Amino acid sequence: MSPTQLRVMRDELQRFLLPYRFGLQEVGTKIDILRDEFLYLHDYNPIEHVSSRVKTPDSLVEKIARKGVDPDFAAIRAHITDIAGVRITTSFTADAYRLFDLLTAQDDITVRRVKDYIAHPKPNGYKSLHAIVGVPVFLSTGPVEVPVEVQFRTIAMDFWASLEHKIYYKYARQVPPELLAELKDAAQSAALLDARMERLHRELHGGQRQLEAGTDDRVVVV
Ligand code: 0O2
Repeated sequence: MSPTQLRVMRDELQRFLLPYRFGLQEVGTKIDILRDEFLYLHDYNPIEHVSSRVKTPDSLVEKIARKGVDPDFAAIRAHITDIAGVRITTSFTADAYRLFDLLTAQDDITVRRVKDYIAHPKPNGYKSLHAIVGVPVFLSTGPVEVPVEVQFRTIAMDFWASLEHKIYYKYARQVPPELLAELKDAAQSAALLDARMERLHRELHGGQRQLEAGTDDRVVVV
C-alpha cells in the first residue's frame, strides 16, 4: 500500500472516530454538571473518579474480529457500541445506581441497552453497571446520535476489574484455573467490603445522608 493510500485510510479512520470524541465530551459535561450540582447543593460528591476513552484502533480491530463484524464503517458503527466509553467510579453501590438514574432520565439521552452486572455478576466475578446511551452531537452537517458506553462501578469493583484485566492479558486469556478461582474469591471479598463500607457510611451519618429520589430536583440529601 502506498503512503498516500495509508494516509487516506488514517484520515478516514480519524473522521469516523470524531463523533465518538464529541459524544464523550457531551456525556463528560453532563457528569461534571451532576457532580458540581451535588457538591454545591448537598455538600456531597457521589463520584470518586471519571475516565473516558475512544477505543484504540488495535482494540477496535480485535473486537471486530472477535464479533465477526464486517470491516466496513457502517457495520462497525451499527455493531460496536463501546467505541466511546466512560467509566464512573463511585464510593458506594447506591451512588452507582443513582447516577445511572440521573443520567438516563435526561431528555436528550436515549437508553439503548443496559447490562446490570452488579445485580447479576459475570461468572468470573465481574461487577459493573453498563449502559449504552445515545447522545446527540450537533455537527455542521446536522445532528447525529452517538452511542456511548457508560460503566458505573464502585472503587472496589474497579480495583478488581483492572487487576483481572491485567491478569487476563498477561496470560493471553488462558488464565490458570487456580488463579481464576482466587479472582472469584477476591470478587466476593470486594463485594463484602462494598457492603461493609456502605453500612459504615450510613451509620456514620445516622441515616442523615442518604441519596433519595426527590420530585423537583430529582435528588435530595436528607
Ligand atoms: P476494553 O479494553 O475495556 O475496551 P458488547 O459490546 O455488549 O456487544 P461485550 O464487549 O462483551 O459485548 O460487552 P460488555 O459485557 O458490556 O463488556 C464491555 C466492556 O466491559 C469490556 O470492553 C470491558 O471494559 C468491560 N468488561 C466486561 N466484562 C469484563 C470482565 O469480565 N472483566 C473486566 N476486567 N472487564 C470486563 P472490552 O471491549 O472487552 O475491552
